[in-house]
Amino acid sequence: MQGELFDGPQNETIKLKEGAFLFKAFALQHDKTLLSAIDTIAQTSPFRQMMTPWGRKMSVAMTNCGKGGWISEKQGYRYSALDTLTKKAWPVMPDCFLSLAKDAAQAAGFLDFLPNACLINKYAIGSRMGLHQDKDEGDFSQPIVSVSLGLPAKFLFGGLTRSEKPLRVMLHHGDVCVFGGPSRLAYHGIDPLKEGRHELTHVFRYNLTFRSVQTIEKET
Ligand code: MD6
Ligand code: FE
Repeated sequence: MQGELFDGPQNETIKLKEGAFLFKAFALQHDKTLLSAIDTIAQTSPFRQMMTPWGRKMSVAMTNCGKGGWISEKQGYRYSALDTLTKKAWPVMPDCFLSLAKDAAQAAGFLDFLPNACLINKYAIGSRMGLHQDKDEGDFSQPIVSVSLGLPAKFLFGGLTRSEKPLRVMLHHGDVCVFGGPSRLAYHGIDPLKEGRHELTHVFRYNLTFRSVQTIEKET
């Protein structure tokens, strides 16, 4: 591959902590397929900036696909079978999403991961995600698989308490993280997106997070 001499090893696996892995460039060969699937999903369920329970608009724009979608609103966080904007079901999870998520989970040792929800985050320059735990899924025996596309971002990966000083690691186009086992409830976040330009996503970063969710509400 051109660039190999300059960019260092491709496709390496970095173990961040027990149960947390970063698979460099794991999704790279599928990048265009994944981005076009994101486009299709967003035509039905558009990206929108949700409200936090504290009454602030999130800087990251979100949509979902799968049986359930993660929603933030002033009442709190939940998984809903319906898109609260369109009042319709979220788009079906594309096969290219599902197979990638299962392959990545398997590479981390989670052999029976079958996600039923995928949150899609869209970052513009300056968008950030504060330190948080993903704890609305109910089933913590299953990991979360996270795919980064487009502009790079600095990922903060902390411990099980908010006060533990996070590791900092850059996530690049095509990188995949798997968080499970003892790291499933680790605090994590994303620093404000730096200015830049990516040949496929231009001034944006996309992140897919695949989840196995136990309780999905049927009403909007
Ligand atoms: C992001 N990721 O990369 C935000 N959550 O834009 C997450 O919030 C995340 O990367 C759970 C597991 C892995 C993640
Ligand atoms: Fe998260």
